[in-house]
Amino acid sequence: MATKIVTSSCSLNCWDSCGFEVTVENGKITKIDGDKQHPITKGKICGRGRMLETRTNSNERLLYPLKKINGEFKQIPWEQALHEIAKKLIDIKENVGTHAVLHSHDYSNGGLLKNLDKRFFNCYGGVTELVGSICWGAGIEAQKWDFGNAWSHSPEDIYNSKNVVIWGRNVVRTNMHLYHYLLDVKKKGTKIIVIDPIYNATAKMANHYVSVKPGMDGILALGIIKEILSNNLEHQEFITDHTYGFVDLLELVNSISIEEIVEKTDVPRETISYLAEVFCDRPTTTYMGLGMQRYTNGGNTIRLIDALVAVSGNIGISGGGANFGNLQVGQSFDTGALALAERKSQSRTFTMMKQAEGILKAVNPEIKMIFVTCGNPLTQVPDTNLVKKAFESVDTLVVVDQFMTDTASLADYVLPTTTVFEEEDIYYSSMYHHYMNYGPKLVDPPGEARSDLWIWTELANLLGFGKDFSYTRKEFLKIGLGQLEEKGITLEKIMENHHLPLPVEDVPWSDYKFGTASGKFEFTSSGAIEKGHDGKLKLLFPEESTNQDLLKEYPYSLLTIHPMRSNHSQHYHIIDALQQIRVDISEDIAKEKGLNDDDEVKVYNGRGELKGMVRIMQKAHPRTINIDEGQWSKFGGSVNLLTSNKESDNGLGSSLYDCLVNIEKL
Ligand SMILES: Nc1nc2c(c(=O)[nH]1)N[C@H]1C(S)=C(S)[C@@H](COP(=O)(O)OP(=O)(O)OC[C@H]3O[C@@H](n4cnc5c(=O)[nH]c(N)nc54)[C@H](O)[C@@H]3O)O[C@H]1N2
Ligand SMILES: Nc1nc2c(c(=O)[nH]1)N[C@H]1C(S)=C(S)[C@@H](COP(=O)(O)OP(=O)(O)OC[C@H]3O[C@@H](n4cnc5c(=O)[nH]c(N)nc54)[C@H](O)[C@@H]3O)O[C@H]1N2
Ligand code: SF4
Ligand SMILES: [Mo]
Repeated sequence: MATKIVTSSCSLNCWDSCGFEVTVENGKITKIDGDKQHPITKGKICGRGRMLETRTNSNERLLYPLKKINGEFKQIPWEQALHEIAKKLIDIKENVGTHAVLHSHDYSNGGLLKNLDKRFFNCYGGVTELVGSICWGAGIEAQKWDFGNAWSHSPEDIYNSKNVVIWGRNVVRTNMHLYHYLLDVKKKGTKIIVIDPIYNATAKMANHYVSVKPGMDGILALGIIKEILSNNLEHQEFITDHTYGFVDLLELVNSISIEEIVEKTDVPRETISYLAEVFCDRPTTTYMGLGMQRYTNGGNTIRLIDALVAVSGNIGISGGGANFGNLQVGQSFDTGALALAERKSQSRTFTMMKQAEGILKAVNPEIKMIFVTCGNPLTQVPDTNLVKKAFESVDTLVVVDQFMTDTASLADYVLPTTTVFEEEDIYYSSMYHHYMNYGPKLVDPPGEARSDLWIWTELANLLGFGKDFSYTRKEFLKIGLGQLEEKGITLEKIMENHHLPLPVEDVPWSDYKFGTASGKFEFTSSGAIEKGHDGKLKLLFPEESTNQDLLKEYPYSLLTIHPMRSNHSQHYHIIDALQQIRVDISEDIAKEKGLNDDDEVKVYNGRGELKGMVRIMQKAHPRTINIDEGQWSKFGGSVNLLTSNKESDNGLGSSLYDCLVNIEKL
């Protein structure tokens, strides 16, 4: 028996981007463990990563190109599939315009070469593209306004913190290596504070848990700033020397009383005072999650938390920081050289949130074809009923995937693609740490599954721009590494070491030279003004959750957080225990509605409904319900049947958790 253990990488979209040790026996992946040599992930991985073995070997894998004929999928040869799709693309280019094609995608695979889908569509002539992000769009834009960029501290810098505030990040579930750091620093006496409407596993290990009303974190941050200022605890030197717009912040602080803040946030006055002390007991680091920016006021929320971190003097210092998503990782690569944006001559954008509305309303040209890669919009994009209507409305839907997902089942052509172990790539998807991992090709794909890159190359040949794809994978990887190669971070070195740190700032902004127009930290953002906003911080409330008319009919807030055992929609079909909707409800709702664990209920609003089994959440914020995201329609349906496609205040993020519902026992 030929058995080998090879170092590789997790490909999943996750905070952690773990190193793997993969066992390969006779041309088959048989086991996945953690790479003990990986400096951050240190041999520990989660079940989602381990189950990439099951995903790779599953007998539900798509093995052949499929074409829908009279409502039924028929297996067709690659040659036919590619020729028919290419012919349609040529027709559209000649008769309508290339931007009648929509490229709908997300980031389900963190491989560097996954950026080549953009190269394909740019060389084709430019298509309708998605901008913004359902995931982290509001917060990233907010940090760009405040700091000029969204940069986080290195994971190891947590050892320099006196206090760690975990603000709306579900660390135990979504960021397991930060959890290991939390356990370690707690033993050394560091205080851990968790702010979250759900008393989750991270809250249980914290020294202090603060329950907050969903969507009201910005108001809470403003309350803490107010308390800091009234006790003269602010870092005057940082404010004077390195910030812009403080007078506007003062005006905002004076526009609301602490009593109103207590009422709006449901956080007691003593807790606000306690948090003011914590932030000024420097260095205090803040790890923000993505949940609390998925509201219509999400951008403003992250900006008010940034402002709190600034006022308390925790910016640019070791052990401090306003950590959200770390763009230093992605910005290290030359994805522009892979994408060749300069090659497009026509283009149009839809926001990721409103892609369905975009499709349905598009004129000059209408959308004729949708190409889906690395995404499953039918489960992951809000307002599923509208998404379904939109994706069914076009002439041709092409989906590239490994499985017959909800989106794939709507398609006219389904093209079967590879998993992480069936192609070579560099993985750099961490939003948290700054290591990239090398993933070699370990096994052949099953059936006729082919890599995304192979598909782009074949189509490019048929469309007359084959030379833009006449590179080997290694050559493309070198193009993507760009200037890193000049800094000694070469492909050869990554292949030898399996993982390498990117040259990033461990403590961003320590030189106090910010990326904003003023070069300072901006309480009032000139970048925002340039984009037509007034740039000031505001008193903004989550629109749907505070809509008094809607509240009469739909009195409960629905959160739709990330599932423990699945990465979005990627594991439900391979784990039997997940194939049932769980409706988590706060204790007061159980009492009010006479509900017990395992009761069957219907959750509904004006957009849709779902049925599931009750699970009562201990100590959750009152009037709060959660249904995990990612569920497939055949197992009950995606929670996005209930969510709204309204964008965040800064236009580039989502409002997935700003959602009112009612619940009924069946
Ligand atoms: N197990 C697992 N891990 C994952 C993923 C997965 O699908 N499954 N996905 C990965 C991806 S792509 C991402 S983006 C990250 C997301 O990682 P996180 O940001 O940790 O995840 P979320 O599920 O978005 O929500 C985080 C927390 O926000 C809280 N929350 C919701 N609303 C509010 C609010 O108004 N205020 C406050 N303070 N808290 C609130 C929720 O209760 C939850 O505890 O996780 C990554 N890791
Ligand atoms: N209600 C609600 N909705 C949410 C969220 C939420 O918290 N609540 N979270 C949002 C967030 S943070 C995110 S990041 C998105 C994630 O949304 P998506 O990225 O769309 O979700 P996934 O289920 O991870 O993956 C989509 C598909 O990509 C396929 N895939 C995997 N690898 C490859 C590959 O190499 N090539 C190709 N062509 N396909 C591949 C998978 O098989 C899967 O079917 O969902 C968002 N949607
Ligand atoms: S899903 Fe995240 S935590 Fe799990 S193995 Fe992959 S990178 Fe690591
Ligand atoms: Mo995400």
